[in-house]
Amino acid sequence: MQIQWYPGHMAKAERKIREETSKADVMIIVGDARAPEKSVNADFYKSIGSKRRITVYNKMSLADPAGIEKWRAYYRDRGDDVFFTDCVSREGISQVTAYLKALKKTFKFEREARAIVAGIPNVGKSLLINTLCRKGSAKTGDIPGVTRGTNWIRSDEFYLLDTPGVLPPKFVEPEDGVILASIGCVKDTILDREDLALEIIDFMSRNYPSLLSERYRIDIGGMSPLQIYEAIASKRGFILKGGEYDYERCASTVIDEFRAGTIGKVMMCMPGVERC
Ligand SMILES: Nc1nc2c(ncn2[C@@H]2O[C@H](COP(=O)(O)OP(=O)(O)O)[C@@H](O)[C@H]2O)c(=O)[nH]1
Ligand SMILES: [Mg+2]
Repeated sequence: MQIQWYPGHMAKAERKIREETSKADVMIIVGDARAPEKSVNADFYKSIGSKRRITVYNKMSLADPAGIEKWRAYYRDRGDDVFFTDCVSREGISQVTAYLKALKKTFKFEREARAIVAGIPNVGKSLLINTLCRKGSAKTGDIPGVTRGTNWIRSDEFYLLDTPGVLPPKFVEPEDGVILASIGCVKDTILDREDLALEIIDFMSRNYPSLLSERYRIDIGGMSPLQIYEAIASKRGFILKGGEYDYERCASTVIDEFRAGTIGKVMMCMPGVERC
């Protein structure tokens, strides 16, 4: 499954981010806790220069806690400033606030400190800003690509700049595109939803078979992804008039439930593992 999505407004956003970064004191890169590293456009941030950078992996309530612990250990060893947060449960938010507060004290200037918030689409950049600001001023939405413009918003410690999501122009590995599509960072209209559902089923059956079995009450032992897909359709009664499976409805259900964490908490990549 090949996924590419790099429309003009992302190229424009990239230019804007470069420009605004020169005015910022710190860059907060937001990724998704279900896909550390893969959900961060590292090459782009490296190319911007030597700004102080921190990474916040958001939506941790949807991520497998055992996986999060592995990644925490990995970043601890590397000495990187990496946080895991969740804007809904507010887990990890106070650590980010405390970090920004301490950081601000090290700045030698009088003016307000500024942080630019950037990342790929739909990871929760806007909601993170609202959560850090305790007020609803950054526009959020569950459709990748909601934030088109840029404007600075005031929090207790920093002025924060929300920016539109930017995906890499080319995914290094096709699997990376599948991972980002699975967690909802790629516009659905450019995806084949049945292929994506099969990829999700394949991933779940290899990494979290019991979650998949329990959610859909199917014994998936020895079944192929397609057989599981059809078993789900059958179990849920997704059958069309002629008796054929309603594959599209089944795909939507699997994709939506996976993204919402209804099937279970997942980790889509692990440090040192080529493909999960
Ligand atoms: N469960 C959960 N959902 C979140 C979290 N942060 C954001 N969301 C949801 O993810 C979607 C995208 O959020 P948004 O802030 O618009 O993402 P942006 O595109 O990066 O600015 C919205 O539906 C949010 O409600 C989080 O920490 N946990
Ligand atoms: Mg946004």
